[in-house]
Amino acid sequence: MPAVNLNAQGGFLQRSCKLFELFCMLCILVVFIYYLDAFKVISNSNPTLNCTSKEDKVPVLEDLEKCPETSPLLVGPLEIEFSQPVDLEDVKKQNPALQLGGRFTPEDCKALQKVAVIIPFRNREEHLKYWLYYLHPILLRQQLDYGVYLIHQKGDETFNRAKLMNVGYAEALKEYDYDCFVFSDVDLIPMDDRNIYKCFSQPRHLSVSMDKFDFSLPYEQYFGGVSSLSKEQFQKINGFPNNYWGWGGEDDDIYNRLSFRGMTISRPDAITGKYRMIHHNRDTKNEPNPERFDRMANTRMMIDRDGINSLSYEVVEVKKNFLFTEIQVDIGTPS
Ligand code: UDH
Ligand code: NGS
Repeated sequence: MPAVNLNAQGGFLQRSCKLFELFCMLCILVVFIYYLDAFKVISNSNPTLNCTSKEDKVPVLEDLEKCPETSPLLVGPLEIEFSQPVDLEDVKKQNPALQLGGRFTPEDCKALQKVAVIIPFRNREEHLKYWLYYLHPILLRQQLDYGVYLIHQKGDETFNRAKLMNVGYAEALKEYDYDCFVFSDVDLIPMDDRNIYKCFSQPRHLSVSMDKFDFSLPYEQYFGGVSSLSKEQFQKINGFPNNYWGWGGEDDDIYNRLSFRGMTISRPDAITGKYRMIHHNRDTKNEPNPERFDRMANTRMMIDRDGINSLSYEVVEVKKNFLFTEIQVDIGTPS
């Protein structure tokens, strides 16, 4: 019987075990790689597993459908009153969809117009609070892509409403490609959210039925309070006059500019166009302008010379909060 070399046999067994071990590890590695690959395929086809899928699914503005011509969110007539004080922190909390600068864009649909709301302003903080309290929810329901710009005249020179509105137009356009401009006094609140703060094929007069005028127009050519002009309509009249310092006449000048350029005024009916005005005394440094009748007599001559093409001002400061963008501006002195 041949002698058995136990040492040699043990060495052979050890090597076989090592090889088997290596083979097993290789198998595990191959299975693991296959597993990873399979997971990748599954996760790509199943967005719930894919951590980037949520971002991929965020709708791109171009993909959104247009908002409906009439917003389904409108409620119609509104109760407006000014007895309770307004806290702006509450207004901010009540309108969480607002973005910095008083900006809003609907999430579910593409807004039909990009609207800059321009408010000429000085020393009317209490009125502004009511305006923000009432207007933001209305504008949100109107599904507009909008921004609110408070154009604050710095210093104590005589107030100039029309020039401030020109500044608002120019400054808003520096920020965003607005195609519509709503010019609103700070003390006027619409009583019906179907009075849409947008632009129409003709310049729009929105505040047609004010409580202080017994819910009617004071005269047929009245264009004061709240109005809207598309960018094109505004440019057609070279913007607003810059040289009406003090109260009165600038809105009549704008009306004349529009009619000299062949436009007519579009208006809501007297129910939809109802407004409440916050009562107040005459402001200091906004006394009736004694020159207004002379200026109005020269509108036809001045329309191409005085307006957005001759506008000069200096921005003092721009402040943004979640309810509005405030542009403090030095608009100079009467020449
Ligand atoms: N404005 C200011 N501060 C001023 C003056 C005017 O913010 O010192 C703005 C404000 O947006 C206001 C708008 O400009 O709503 C128009 O002001 P206005 O004085 O021409 O018109 P309003 O209808 O008053 O507010 C007219 C005189 C009221 C006399 C009331 C007497 N009982
Ligand atoms: C007219 C003014 C307008 C003014 C309107 C209403 O007389 O600027 O009254 O004024 N025109 C002239 O003075 C030439 S209000 O009652 O709202 O103060 O908007």
